[in-house]
Amino acid sequence: MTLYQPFLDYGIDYLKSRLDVSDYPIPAGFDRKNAMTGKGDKQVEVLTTSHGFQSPKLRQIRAAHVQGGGSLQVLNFVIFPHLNYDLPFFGADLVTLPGGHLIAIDMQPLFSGEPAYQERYSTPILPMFHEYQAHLPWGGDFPEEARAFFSPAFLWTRPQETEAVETHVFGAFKDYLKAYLNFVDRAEPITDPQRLEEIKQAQLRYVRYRSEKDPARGMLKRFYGEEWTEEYIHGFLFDLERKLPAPAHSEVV
Ligand code: DBV
Repeated sequence: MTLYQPFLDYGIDYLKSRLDVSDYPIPAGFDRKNAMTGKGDKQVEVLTTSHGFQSPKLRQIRAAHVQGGGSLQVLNFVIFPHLNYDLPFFGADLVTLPGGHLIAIDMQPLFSGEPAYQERYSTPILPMFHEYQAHLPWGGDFPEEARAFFSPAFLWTRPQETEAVETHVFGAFKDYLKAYLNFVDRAEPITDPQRLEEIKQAQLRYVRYRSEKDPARGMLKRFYGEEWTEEYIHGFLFDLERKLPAPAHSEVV
């Protein structure tokens, strides 16, 4: 059992227990990929598996799980709501590299500059955030340009001990997911055309940022090559632009 397998199993089981979930298509060749890395007797297999689901309110629930031995484990788990809801994204980036653990868990806002939005989707989870932050101190520097995509409840930490990942981080992952599904339960479809357009633009901003700056790009390219990696990023991990209907002729300027 690898470090993040219990997170993945719990996440999928829990989503299935609360939502009407169906499979989300994973493009051919991307559900499972392996490669050898390292030299000589330090050679290890690096296996990346993909997992995708959807529900009536959630356009894509997807995970990438990278398993390459004790010092290379990654689970990137993101939920993208349908574009007629103003729900935030659920995002978890759980990373273990030779340098240590790096953990990011958040409900990433569509509209970080709107106080009413923050009041609705961040304020209710702040008590939970502060509880976890007592055990999982702030992880230090992160890209300034990413700030707009994080909420005030952004849990960002670099635990020294693997045990902290197995206990506190796992607890946070479960609680954030539970709180997220409570928001999903209560979400009502948006019908105002102007707001719908703002949501679409905010979702596009987010996936463009994440796909351009994907911190895993270097690692994935090393293992699986450039062509596979770019197609994985744009065709599965951050696929919104590919999934949007082509604009009608009259809209093209
Ligand atoms: N990150 C992803 C995907 C991954 C992934 C799809 C498939 O978005 C893994 C895997 N994240 C991953 C890896 C690293 C990080 C780091 C392998 C380590 C990179 C390295 O050190 O070589 C949050 N993730 C990070 C970092 C941050 C995040 C801030 C530190 C790297 C840096 O400083 O650039 N998660 C990341 C992020 C958002 C998020 C920026 C949203 C905007 O949800």
